[in-house]
Order: sequence, then structure tokens, then C-alpha cells
Amino acid sequence: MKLLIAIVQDQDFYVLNDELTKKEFRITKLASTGGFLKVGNSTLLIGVEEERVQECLNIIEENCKSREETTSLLNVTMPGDAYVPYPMEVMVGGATVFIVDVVDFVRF
Ligand code: 2BA
Ligand code: 2BA
Repeated sequence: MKLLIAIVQDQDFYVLNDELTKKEFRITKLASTGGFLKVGNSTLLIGVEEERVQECLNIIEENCKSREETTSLLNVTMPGDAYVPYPMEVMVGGATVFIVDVVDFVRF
């Protein structure tokens, strides 16, 4: 078994969740925040049998879009925040996915 940790944009979560659920993948969604843009994104934990990892990745790729976003000027004025001197365009990827080996998986 593998654990996919997939960070996706909130806009893509609902469609992605429906598509994965239809195909009988099991998902846990965590609300997360990107360290750079400091806006919400969604982190999905998806425990998948090894032979279905590629199928799962294909569904993620099909349903998550790259988008250009602008860093906020608010970042500059907040003490302790990362120093971003002017707004800049960044391309936020469709999804960032970590694939981790699962040592054990139990359900009670
Ligand atoms: P359980 O399988 O006991 O799962 C309870 C919760 O544990 C799930 O909540 C999910 O948050 C997490 N979970 C379980 N297996 C997981 C895995 N392989 N990877 C990541 N997280 C996992 P829900 O998603 O709200 O599901 C509630 C119950 O609905 C599930 O109970 C299961 O009986 C059923 N279910 C979930 N997904 C399904 C699907 N795609 N098709 C049919 N039934 C599903
Ligand atoms: P954020 O940290 O809000 O980053 C949003 C986008 O800003 C990134 O898109 C990237 O294009 C850019 N970016 C991030 N950090 C940067 C930096 N230090 N310098 C210059 N540009 C930077 P993605 O790479 O597609 O990442 C989207 C989200 O996925 C990230 O949101 C973060 O929450 C997560 N992520 C990406 N790579 C990660 C990693 N290696 N570890 C943990 N989380 C990661």
C-alpha cells in the first residue's frame, strides 16, 4: 500500500474528490495553507493499493489545473512574514504529490 499526499488548489478539490470517490478511492481531506502564497489549499491523504497508484495519479492530473497567481502586497506589511517586496506572478501547479510507502494499514 502507498499513501499519496496530494496538495491541490481548493478550486479543484470538489471535482477531484467526486471523481476519486466514484472510482472507489478513499480520501481524507485536510485544510492547509501554502507557505509562499499564504492562501488555503487542500491536502488529500489517499491510501491506495500499489497497483492503483498510477490510476489515482492520472485522475489527479486530469482534474487539477495550473493557474497563475499574484503574491499579495499584504505580505510586506505583516511583521514576521516572509519578505516579498513587490507583487510577483507565480505559476501554481495543478498538484504536488508525495508518494510514501505504508508500513502497515489497519482498520478497526
Ligand atoms: P471508513 O472506511 O471507515 O473510513 C472512515 C474515514 O477514514 C473516511 O471518511 C476517510 O476520511 C478515512 N479513510 C478511510 N480509508 C482511507 C484511505 N484509504 N485513505 C485515506 N483516508 C481514508 P469518509 O471518506 O467520509 O468515508 C466514510 C465511510 O464511507 C467509509 O468508512 C466507507 O465505509 C465509506 N466510503 C468512503 N469512501 C467510499 C467510496 N469511494 N466508495 C464507497 N464507500 C466509501
Ligand atoms: P505555496 O507555498 O503557496 O506556493 C505557491 C506557488 O508559489 C508554488 O506553486 C510555486 O510556484 C511558488 N513558490 C512556492 N515557494 C516558492 C519559493 N520559495 N520561491 C519562489 N516561488 C515559490 P507549486 O510549486 O505548484 O506549489 C503549490 C503548493 O503546494 C504550495 O503552495 C505548497 O502548499 C505546496 N508545495 C509545493 N511544493 C512543496 C514541497 N516541496 N513541500 C511541501 N509543500 C509543497
